[in-house]
Amino acid sequence: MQNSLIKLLQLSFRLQILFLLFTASVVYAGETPSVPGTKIYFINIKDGQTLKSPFLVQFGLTDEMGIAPALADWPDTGHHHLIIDAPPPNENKAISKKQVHLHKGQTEITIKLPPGEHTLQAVLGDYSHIPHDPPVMSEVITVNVE
Ligand SMILES: [Cu+2]
Repeated sequence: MQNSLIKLLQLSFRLQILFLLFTASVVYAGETPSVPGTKIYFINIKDGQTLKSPFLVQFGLTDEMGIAPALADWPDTGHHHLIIDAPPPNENKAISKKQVHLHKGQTEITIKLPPGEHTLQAVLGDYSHIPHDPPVMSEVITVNVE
């Protein structure tokens, strides 16, 4: 009798842990929804392109969503980020301050990079710099800087 009570308590404890893990993951997931079909891309730079530093990077965003400055929690908006020489950002975390945030709502920026191969990726982030759900990210492209 006591044994089964202990087993029941253990089960209930495990369920609580599972519940906590689940709710925690929901709380920390990117909470801002994106509009289905939204695409982000580089307007003026293509994969494999050779560039002279400094160079201009122009961001394109399809009509489903719009641009807002960081901290402006407006529906269906975000601001551009340029990820340089780094893997795609964690979908549930604020994009690192080491990456380029176009936090005023700009759609282009001039970048200086040392000569050599570099990877670039455009990522839309919400008012708190977290990718949307599902994330709006471009392909990672490689450029050759002269
Ligand atoms: Cu940002």
